[in-house]
Amino acid sequence: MTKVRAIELSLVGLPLVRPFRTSFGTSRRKTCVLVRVETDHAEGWGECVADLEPDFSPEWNDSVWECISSFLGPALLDAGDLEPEDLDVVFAHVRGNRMAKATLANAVLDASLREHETSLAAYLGGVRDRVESGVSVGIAETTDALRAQVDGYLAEGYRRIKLKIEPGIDVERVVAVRTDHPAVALSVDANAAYRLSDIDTFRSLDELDLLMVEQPLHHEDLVDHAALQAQIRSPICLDESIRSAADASAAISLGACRIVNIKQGRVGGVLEARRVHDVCRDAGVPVWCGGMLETGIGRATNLALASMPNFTLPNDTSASARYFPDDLTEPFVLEADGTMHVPAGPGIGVSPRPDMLSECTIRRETVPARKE
Ligand code: SMG
Ligand code: MG
Repeated sequence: MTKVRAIELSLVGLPLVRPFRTSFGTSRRKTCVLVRVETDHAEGWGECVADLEPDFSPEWNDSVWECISSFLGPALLDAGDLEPEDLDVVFAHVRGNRMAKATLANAVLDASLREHETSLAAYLGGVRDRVESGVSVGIAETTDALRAQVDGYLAEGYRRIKLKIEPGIDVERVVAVRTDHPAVALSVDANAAYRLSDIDTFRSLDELDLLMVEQPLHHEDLVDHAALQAQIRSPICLDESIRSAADASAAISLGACRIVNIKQGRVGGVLEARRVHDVCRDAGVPVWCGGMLETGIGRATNLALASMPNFTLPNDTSASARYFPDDLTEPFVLEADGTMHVPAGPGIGVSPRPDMLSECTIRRETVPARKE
């Protein structure tokens, strides 16, 4: 049993090594909420995957902050002794807000595992100590700029290239990269920017031997994804559409995808991510771990998750240097064979470096206990 006696929220900001453009906008800087919980015997860390605006998801940094500060945090402080697995019940009175829930739930799990001197990977039943890493390449200014970036990442050893696409900046770019690298594992991610009526684009992409087409259509439209999947050979992978194990089950039953991108933050934390993993495993659907430009705290969490057996495709778990001039934790590095080590220490196995944390902190608050 663990009792959380204090919760501290921080908003942190880190420069990115280069802007990251997707179909819904451009990130120039990483700004996210970090949670630190304190128990009698340990502290635990959680990093939120939300960003400054509600673009990738309905949540954003300020909504996460408010949700934890006003609802989830006080409920957790009131809950007394608990197991991390009990948090679904403690948080049940709050609908949605999965990214906020994930942040707090992951921090509690981290503290509890540190108390028990167990690594997150061991707790999850991880089966590998290194995971295959791919890299996600943002929409570049020009095709040549994109080709140069891809060449650089392949030279570093990344095992899969994912190209961000949007209507009008798609087939020609993917053809160029495929022509340069006929055998590389290549995928595209549209972040929900297309419609079923864009079928001609998908037919052209279908000729390029893609590992998958990620989230081509609207995030709430499983039926259209099923209709598209019936018309193309490339497997559809869902990201934004999968908010829970129940969503994964529905999407698979409908034939809306053949691969699932698991982001623990998007589904409410590591424990729900494990349930998504299990649903997919039982249905014979491979999964991989998505990324949200996390700092080392979120990356450590993701690497532990990706050590589970059904994570059989390369993950968006890139090295610290792909994102930040200086990471919040000790930097994560890519091995020459394109893998990354899963942290083996207790909990997520890493903590923020105190100097970096104070340098990056924009705002901090201690969550008050619920008012009577
Ligand atoms: O963390 O390497 C990473 C980024 C991976 O492309 C990535 N993430 O839709 O999968 C996705 C995007 C969402 C993040 S946009 C800021
Ligand atoms: Mg995606």
